[in-house]
Amino acid sequence: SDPAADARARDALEGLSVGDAFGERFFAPGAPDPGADTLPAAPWHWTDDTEMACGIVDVLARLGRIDQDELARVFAARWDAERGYGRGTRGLLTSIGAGTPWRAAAAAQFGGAGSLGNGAAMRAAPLGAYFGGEPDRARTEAALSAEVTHAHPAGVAGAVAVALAASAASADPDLGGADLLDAARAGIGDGPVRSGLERAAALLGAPAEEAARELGNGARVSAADTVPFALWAAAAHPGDFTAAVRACARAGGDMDTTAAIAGGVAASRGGIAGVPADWRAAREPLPKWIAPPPRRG
Ligand code: 8NA
Ligand code: MG
Ligand code: MG
Ligand code: MG
Repeated sequence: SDPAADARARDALEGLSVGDAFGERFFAPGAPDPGADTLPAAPWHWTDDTEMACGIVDVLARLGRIDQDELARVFAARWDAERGYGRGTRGLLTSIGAGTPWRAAAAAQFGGAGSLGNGAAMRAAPLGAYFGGEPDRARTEAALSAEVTHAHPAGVAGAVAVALAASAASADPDLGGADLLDAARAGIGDGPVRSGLERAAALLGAPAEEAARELGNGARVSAADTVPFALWAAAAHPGDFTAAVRACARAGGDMDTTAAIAGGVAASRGGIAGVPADWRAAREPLPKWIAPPPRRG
């Protein structure tokens, strides 16, 4: 594996998991007003978004690429009913764990349509950071990582868009808002994720509530309803991790997942230095099973 790439992926994972755990906290009864400048009480528990992203970082750390059979094995071995997985993904991972080949299981989801949920996108930022500045590689590997669970083209497109944004952000920390959205859009075909990203570019000066109203806030848990807004949040707050994830919490909807995507892309851009220490300390520790980072040098 490549130690510098691995370090970029782990920074993105920090941003992703802090965003996930922060956003999830606003579903709790008695959560603070997401418009206020306060932090929810610790600990912040991470969810499926983080657990599956850890699976991707683990496979990349050990193999340097996405081996789909190995990724499916890790997803199925590590999934935990307590972490709030999507309805379809719960059944899928149980079935893979029981011996169904992942490709058949993923193809059978939702009456044979495949999943267009946001679950492949929610875990894709660390992969994009790993392949920082290599958009073609980021696109290919992101699609491989998505197909293990999401056979519908929109589910795959969401993951590719997030990975391309993270790859571009990690290669150029000064990348401006519209350029970040362009990078995300460049590698995906026509469809609802692409058209959402086009509308997102026109909303870069708008308040988060308006962007969420126009683009969706993830309430339908689909990639198309989630990725354009989450990438808008990262693009509209360049260099400002906390503003990006707070915008996701203010928008409501699938807050853990929009904040995981925005936080992962924000940390791909600025590295871990942009994620405040008190936010990182509030998030519960990441699972111990993830492969240790390779030695540098
Ligand atoms: P998924 O594959 O179950 O898809 C998520 C949802 O999208 C499904 O439950 C369906 O409602 C819908 N969906 C997907 N494909 C189709 C289709 N072809 N036709 C009609 N509807 C479809 O799971 P996933 O891994 O994509 O989901 C990730 C999400 O689940 C994340 O938000 C994650 O945090 C978790 N989650 C979401 C919620 C929520 O309701 N906001 C709650 C708990 C957990
Ligand atoms: Mg979640
Ligand atoms: Mg488990
Ligand atoms: Mg979610």
